Amino acid sequence: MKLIGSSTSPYVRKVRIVMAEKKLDYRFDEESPWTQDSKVSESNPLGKVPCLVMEGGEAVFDSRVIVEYLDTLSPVGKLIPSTGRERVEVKTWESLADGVIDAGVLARLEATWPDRKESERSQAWIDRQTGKIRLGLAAMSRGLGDKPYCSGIHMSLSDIAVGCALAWLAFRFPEIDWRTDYPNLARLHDKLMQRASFAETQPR
Ligand code: GSF
Repeated sequence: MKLIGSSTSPYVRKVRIVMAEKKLDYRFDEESPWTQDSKVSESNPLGKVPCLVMEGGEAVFDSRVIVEYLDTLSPVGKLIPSTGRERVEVKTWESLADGVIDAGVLARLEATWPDRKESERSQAWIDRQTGKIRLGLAAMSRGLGDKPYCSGIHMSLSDIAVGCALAWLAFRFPEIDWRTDYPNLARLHDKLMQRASFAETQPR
């Protein structure tokens, strides 16, 4: 299997962490979707990373589809419960964490995308997206409460997705001080960072 992606993308990081936790072998092809000569759209017509290319050449995207598939490949460290309420809970945590990143990406593109003129940038749009990040963080903190992990007592995809969102916010939006505002999220993040899968994929 080949994973196409960039090392700063939080969605790509989620997939790399799942690969590591499941002890799956793959090749990491570092490719930015943003450069002029990017080859990402040869595999994913949407031009987005991550994109997983399987042995037969079939492409799988987006990150949620990829991690769901990877979790079926080996019984090692099951990350998504197979059925019912527990499954939908984990998938909803993932949607929340990915949604916070989506809002951050939209805000960042609005503020920094080089092909947009200064006069075309909308502060109201940036504020709208930033509001989603703030409400998303509050919801994560409420949902985690005093529990050791987001969904129950074991690490699951919920924690991986939340950990990736938190670290990416610290990387791209250092002014959003979730560590001070939500000590329980900081505690979870620090615990996750003790795992090689997280420590070795830290964005920088
Ligand atoms: C999001 C992928 C994405 O937007 C997923 O895989 O979970 N829902 C999808 N990736 C960005 C890179 S990033 O912001 O981490 C991307 O490839 N953007 C290129 C573009 O043209 O939008």
